[in-house]
Amino acid sequence: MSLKQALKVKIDEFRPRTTRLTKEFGKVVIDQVTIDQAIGGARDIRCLVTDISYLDPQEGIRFRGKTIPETFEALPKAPGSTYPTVESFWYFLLTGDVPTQAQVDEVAAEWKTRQDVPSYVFDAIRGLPRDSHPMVMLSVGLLALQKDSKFVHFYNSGAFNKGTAWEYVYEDASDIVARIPVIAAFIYNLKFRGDTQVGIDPTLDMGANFAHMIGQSDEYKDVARMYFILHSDHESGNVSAHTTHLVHSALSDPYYAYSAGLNGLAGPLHGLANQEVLDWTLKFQAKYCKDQEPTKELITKALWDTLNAGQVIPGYGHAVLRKTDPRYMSQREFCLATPGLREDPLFKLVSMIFEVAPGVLTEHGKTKNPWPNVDAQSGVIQWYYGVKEWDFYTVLFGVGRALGCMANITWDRALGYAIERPKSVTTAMLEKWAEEGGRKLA
Ligand code: NMX
Ligand code: MLT
Repeated sequence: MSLKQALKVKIDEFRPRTTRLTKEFGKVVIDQVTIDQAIGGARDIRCLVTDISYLDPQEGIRFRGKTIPETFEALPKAPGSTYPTVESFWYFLLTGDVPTQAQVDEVAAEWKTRQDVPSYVFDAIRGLPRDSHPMVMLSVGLLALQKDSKFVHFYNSGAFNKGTAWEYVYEDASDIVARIPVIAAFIYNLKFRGDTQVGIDPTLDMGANFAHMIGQSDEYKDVARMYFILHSDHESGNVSAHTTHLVHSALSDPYYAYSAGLNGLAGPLHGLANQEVLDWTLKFQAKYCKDQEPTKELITKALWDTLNAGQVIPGYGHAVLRKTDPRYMSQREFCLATPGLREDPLFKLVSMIFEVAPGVLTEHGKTKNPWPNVDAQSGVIQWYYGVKEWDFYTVLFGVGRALGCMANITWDRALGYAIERPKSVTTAMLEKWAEEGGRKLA
């Protein structure tokens, strides 16, 4: 049974659960909204639904019910590796089932047939100023593919219906996850390797092929696999996933939706924080460590300088998490287990920041979570393997995040989620309800 057929079985089984909840229990209250939530970024309001992943503030992310170590353990591994292929993870995210090796091989073979990127996409990227940010190039490249959207063709065919619409989202989603690493590698080679382009190796899995296309070593294959899986999904309220969901809820196709999601990922409070971390760390080295080793005292001073200048410490804090991000720990464990990397001066510096920053942020007293997030650790690994152009790091995040966003909108369409349209109120209304002690609910 192909992945699409397996998914159809899952969807057919699942749909009655959503229908029953809306029909029989639609008026059951699951949350309330306060003024600070309305003004403060809708924090913690339970008003989105996804079964792809769940983020617990203490434990961190679970993909389809599994923690990161459980996910890595359960999935079939890439040849000669202790890490799973991205293809096996895609099967798992979509269906919730751990695939067999034969099922993984089928997905890998299918992705090969979807991987070709038309030359007009590369032309569109080449047409941009060469000093455009790589995230602009990725977003433009993805959007340029939109004319091939199978969902749009279905919508315009006259045969559109809600029951099978998800199948066309699935087709676009699969094309996007297969093609986005190829676009990302093109951008890297265009901007940072003198436009030395490398063709797809059809014998390699997605992570290994990405390493091959950007001219990386064998060791980097696992870095790519780990990186794309770790960055894939963080339930559906984060900016990139939520934007993708919102845009797709208007029945904009997956290309429009994920291009928009990428634009959200490019914000410094979201995915761009990974490049900000490297920038901060290297500036610290250049300023304080020319003639001396980094010390906790020097780091403490630099952190306070940043905070006193009114800036955030990149890579620290989180809107949901209240502990160290397990994605941080997973990457840290990779570093500690890798000879060379564990002795690397930049990794040691990042580790020392980890020892100091939570205390400084706690003393500073503003953030609800002084612990590091995924971005505090990811750049140092890329840097060690020679991917030193840190404005590319958010593109790597975007390649991984495509998996979660595409799995989510495939299920959004399967379950017929409505166009998203929360209700606005005015400041005067808030003031009135504040005086009255709350809005009178019917
Ligand atoms: N350094 C300094 N101040 C911080 C930090 C930080 N790392 N994190 C939060 N704060 C401040 C925040 O700016 C806010 O200040 P104010 O009251 O003046 O507006 C206050 O603490 C309360 O914020 P929180 O409720 O703790 O955090 P919030 O949910 O609003 O924001 C982040 C979450 C992740 C945007 C925030 O922690 C942050 O800006 N972190 C640094 C940037 C970063 O690492 N982003 C990547 C997140 C992960 N990702 O990949 O998307
Ligand atoms: C993410 O992976 O999207 C970030 O950790 C931000 C979030 O979850 O809000």
